[in-house]
Amino acid sequence: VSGKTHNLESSMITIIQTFHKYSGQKYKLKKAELKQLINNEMNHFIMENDTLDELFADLDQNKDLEIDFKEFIALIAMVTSACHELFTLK
Ligand SMILES: [Ca+2]
Repeated sequence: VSGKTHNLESSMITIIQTFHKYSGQKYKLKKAELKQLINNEMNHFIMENDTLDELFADLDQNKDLEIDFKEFIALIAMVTSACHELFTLK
């Protein structure tokens, strides 16, 4: 890839790299890994740890007890959308 990286594109790459940082080569997150990711990378947005079980169950659409990348970006979409609502509250 040549030329400059745009902000939105680099944000997308950050999402992928962050996922890989916690998933490792299996490209899936176990509950403990999801918890670590949330605590280390997005704790300003999600505070309550007691809702982790509920969140994990919601995200794990195919019920294999792991969060794959497709399931993970649903979380990113959800949090980004909630964040957008905060920014646009008057
Ligand atoms: Ca899953």
